[in-house]
Amino acid sequence: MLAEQILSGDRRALAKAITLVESTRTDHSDQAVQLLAELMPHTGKSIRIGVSGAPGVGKSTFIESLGNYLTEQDFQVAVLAVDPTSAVSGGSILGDKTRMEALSVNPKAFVRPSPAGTTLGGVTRRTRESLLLCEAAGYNVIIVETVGVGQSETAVSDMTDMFLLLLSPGGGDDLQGIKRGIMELADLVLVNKADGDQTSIANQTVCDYRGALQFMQLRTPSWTPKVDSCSALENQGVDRAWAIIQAFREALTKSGELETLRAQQAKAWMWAETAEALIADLRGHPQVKSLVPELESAVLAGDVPAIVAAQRLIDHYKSD
Ligand SMILES: Nc1nc2c(ncn2[C@@H]2O[C@H](COP(=O)(O)OP(=O)(O)O)[C@@H](O)[C@H]2O)c(=O)[nH]1
Ligand SMILES: [Mg+2]
Repeated sequence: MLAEQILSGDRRALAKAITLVESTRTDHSDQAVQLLAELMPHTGKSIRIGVSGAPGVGKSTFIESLGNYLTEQDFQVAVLAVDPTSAVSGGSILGDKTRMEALSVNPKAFVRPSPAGTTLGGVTRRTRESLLLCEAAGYNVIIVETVGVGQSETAVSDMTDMFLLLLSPGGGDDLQGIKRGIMELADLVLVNKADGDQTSIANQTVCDYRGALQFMQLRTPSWTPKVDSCSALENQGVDRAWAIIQAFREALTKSGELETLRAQQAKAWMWAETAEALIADLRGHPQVKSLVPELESAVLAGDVPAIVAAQRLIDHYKSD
């Protein structure tokens, strides 16, 4: 029933299904698993784009601009936000555009902000399933926004085809709080806010990064990361960014790397899910539960080595 509604493009059904996959209730997760199994044959037809960058760099503004540009060309765009800061600060960063007002009311777009009060792990964990649900609902461009705080970028790049990093004009990546490893994930670096009196600094920043990227190891043989500028606010360069995204998709499709990448991501996901379900089951096990306080304090006090405690927990878990 819900599956059919989603396949017919019913947005309320989609929103409901995402709530289901985000839920921590066991009966909900059983339903979610069932639903995903049913919808699986209808997934995989979108281009999955991750967008990251420091808070305030203009990610939401850029996504809104790109999203509106794409819906004008008859694309169906879904946006999923993985924003641990919005959980912490309630999205109260100055000028925060997380709500994406224009895109939110666009009938060809679906915007889903991350639920407030959830942990980073929780949000990213369920974002992958939400992404599949959006594909089943007919969205052919899926954008996942995440704030650049370290772990979330890796998680997002593990579930998307292409990783976009937004930067501000000027400053080195260290100044912008971008970790070196994150730079290496980027398939496209965009220097945003290339407008007004920041235009020339932005152009200089583009040159700097083009130079820096030459020394970076390629993530995929068929793609060399690109650097460009844009102004999300003035809708400048967003069309160029889209052209690069399409070129990326074409190159990786042709070489077969896109298929391999997605297959590898799915396999890694299977093990991540298995590990997570196992640890939850272990923690809920009555005997393990009763042992935990004592073992934890023994480890805290340094009386028992962690490895010994871990073994004891596992032995109790396996004993029935
Ligand atoms: N001048 C200029 N300001 C921008 C641009 N893009 C975003 N901003 C502003 O930067 C602030 C933060 O934007 P937001 O999209 O919320 O950033 P996010 O935290 O990365 O999602 C807002 O006040 C935007 O209006 C741009 O291209 N040029
Ligand atoms: Mg934002």
